[in-house]
Amino acid sequence: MAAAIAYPDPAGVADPTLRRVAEKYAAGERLTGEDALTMFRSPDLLSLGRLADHANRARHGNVVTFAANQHINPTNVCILRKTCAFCSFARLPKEDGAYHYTLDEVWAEAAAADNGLTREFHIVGGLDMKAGLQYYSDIFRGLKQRYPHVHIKALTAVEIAHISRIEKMPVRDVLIALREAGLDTLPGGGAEVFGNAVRMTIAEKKLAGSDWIDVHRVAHQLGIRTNCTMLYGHVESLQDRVDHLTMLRDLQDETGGFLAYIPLAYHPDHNELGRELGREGTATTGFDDLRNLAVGRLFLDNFEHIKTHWIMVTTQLSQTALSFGVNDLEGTVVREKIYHEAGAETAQSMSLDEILRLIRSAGKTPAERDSFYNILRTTFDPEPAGVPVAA
Ligand code: V47
Repeated sequence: MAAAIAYPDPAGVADPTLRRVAEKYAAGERLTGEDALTMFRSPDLLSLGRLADHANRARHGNVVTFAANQHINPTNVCILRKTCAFCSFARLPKEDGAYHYTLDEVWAEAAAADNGLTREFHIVGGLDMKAGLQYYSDIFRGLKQRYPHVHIKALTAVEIAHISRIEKMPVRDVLIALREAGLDTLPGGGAEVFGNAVRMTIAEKKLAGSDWIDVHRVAHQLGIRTNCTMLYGHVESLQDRVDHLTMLRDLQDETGGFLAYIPLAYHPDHNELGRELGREGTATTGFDDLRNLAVGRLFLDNFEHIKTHWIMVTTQLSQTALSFGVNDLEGTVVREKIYHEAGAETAQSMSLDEILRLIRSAGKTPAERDSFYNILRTTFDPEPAGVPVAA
């Protein structure tokens, strides 16, 4: 915990409605859904950022963490191909571009990107009828055998529910079996926006929001930590966002099992929703990206970590986000597919030197972490030369 730092003076908040939220924040009162709406509506982004930055510094001081991770997507075959309108990644089994890795292909994918730094595999894929408990258990066992030190963060709640359905096993038993095979934590995907009306528009047949929450509750009860996300910037209203965040905050109050919250910016290219909305080529705005991160930090007062996913919002915006409540930068990533299919123009991976440069030139202290946010190192050898550090 960092040393106490002065609260931003509410009197300096230009927007009068946001000023009332700043007063509550300075008084240590929990912010309500109504306050979250006010924060989403306010044009006073800098004041919101100052509040979020205060909340972030109070927890983490000047430190920004990152993980050396590698994404593996074993299959893009998905039974929801025709109904998840926002997704550009999924394919029908016989469609052009469909793939389902054999185990040898998974080992090859892990090895091809291996630079000796990876400490976490982030493994997610489509809802493939051929990707059941045996398939993922074999993948996890094989990876742990080859890379015993690497943490496995794998399978969204939606995939866990899919395995539970095709194997006719309760979610709890699926999670226990996968943990025995090597699963360490669950990523936060598949949450999208929990509200039924939005889900019926963008992901009609996907696991319901309340069922997504239930899978995470069961994981937390088993001691399996998880992440959570919200996919914003499509058809959702500000109230939908607030309701979504409230469900996350409530579960965190109940279990304390979430590690991090990661807002995900919708990419409209090469998917049905982008075409329907006439949005192809139009990503979310930087203003809204920063606002989602800052509101996440302030409203989710029971979350330790707020992560920016540079793949979706660019490295430049992620760097700026470090002054808007964010303490964690999605890591090296390596071979990202899901957003690149949807039009992301960012790189598919980031080197350690680039990560250090981004964090240091924002005036922050970089720290490599493990998947449970334990700090692994803050000095890097060799230190990259010539990194301009903010005053
Ligand atoms: O649930 C799919 C999103 C998510 C698009 O837990 C899209 O550490 C934008 O959850 N535009 C999966 N987003 C990725 C995810 C994630 C990412 C990084 C870190 C962690 C973590 C989790 O990707 C899906 C969906 O919300 N997605 N299509 C699209 N067109």
